[in-house]
Amino acid sequence: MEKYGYKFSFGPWNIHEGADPFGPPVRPSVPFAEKLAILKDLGFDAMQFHDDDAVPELDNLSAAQIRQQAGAMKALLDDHGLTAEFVAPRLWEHPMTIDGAFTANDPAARAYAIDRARKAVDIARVLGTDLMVLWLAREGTYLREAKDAVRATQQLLEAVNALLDYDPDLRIVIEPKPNEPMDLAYIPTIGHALALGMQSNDPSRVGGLIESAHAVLAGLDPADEMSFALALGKLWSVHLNDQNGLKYDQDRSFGSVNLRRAFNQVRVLDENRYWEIGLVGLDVKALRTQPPELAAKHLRNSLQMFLRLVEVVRSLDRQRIDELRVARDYEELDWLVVQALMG
Ligand code: 3MF
Ligand code: MG
Repeated sequence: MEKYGYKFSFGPWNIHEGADPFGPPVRPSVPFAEKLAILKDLGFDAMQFHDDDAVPELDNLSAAQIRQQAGAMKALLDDHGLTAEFVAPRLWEHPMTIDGAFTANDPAARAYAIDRARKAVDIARVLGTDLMVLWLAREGTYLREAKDAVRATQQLLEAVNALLDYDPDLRIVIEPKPNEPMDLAYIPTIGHALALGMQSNDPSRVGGLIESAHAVLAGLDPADEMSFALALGKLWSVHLNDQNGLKYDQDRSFGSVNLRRAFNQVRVLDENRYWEIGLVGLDVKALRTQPPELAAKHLRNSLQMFLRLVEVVRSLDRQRIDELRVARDYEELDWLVVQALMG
């Protein structure tokens, strides 16, 4: 398979049981080893990890036990010729994070969050990646008056600094999302994420991860969000997927809802040689209706869609596009793009 120099990843949560807020699981859990085999078979190169995807129940383990279990995971990855793209602390399920993690009103909860994130750094080190993703799931409010938003922003900065100080080799990527599970999140866009990073103790080690659906939920175009981060040299990871309008986070297969929006994401990535910068991460979920044996096609479709769109992008007549820009004939440019997408 020609991959044009790109490397691809997904997370174990992208092969899931199909539960939603209104219904139970509809598919059995797939054992981790089987997920690795699917990853490999479909042509992916790396796995994304939450801390407890790599080391289950880590809250109940000593530092030595965590290191040992992370070591076993690293050996498993090595056996398959795979790597870990990043580790993300799961700061949204534990009872201590009900009111937020780094921005909880209770100082004990905030201390738990920092401690848990430090454990995730330890795991990343053993897995051989310097990248930590912070998806700030519960850092926001249901009720504006419940928190001091100024103080909360400072607390997020303090948390980023604490992690940068903890490991001098760590790079942090903040994954913005405007809502869900919170009504409103403190870091809704890449602008917010990068502004925070620029204020940190070491701005050179803080970047961003853009998820297509999260940008759409913020009413923004994912390709423009990516472009902003690329312009600042800060797009270090992506979560490609798709999203039909402003509703719950759908994690649909990449390009399955809005082909042109997907094309433009691939276009800005490819025009900026993203294959030299980061991995093409997916964050997609199979439709709840898929039977167990058919519940990995969303991963195949998304990776293949990316590669097909690279071909489309590279087949465009650049000189013609430049001429149309000069002539300000954007209707003709529109037609050129639509023709390319229709094949
Ligand atoms: C939620 C997400 C998250 C993050 C993941 C890794 C569960 O909308 O996108 O997926 O991507 O936590 O950072
Ligand atoms: Mg994501």
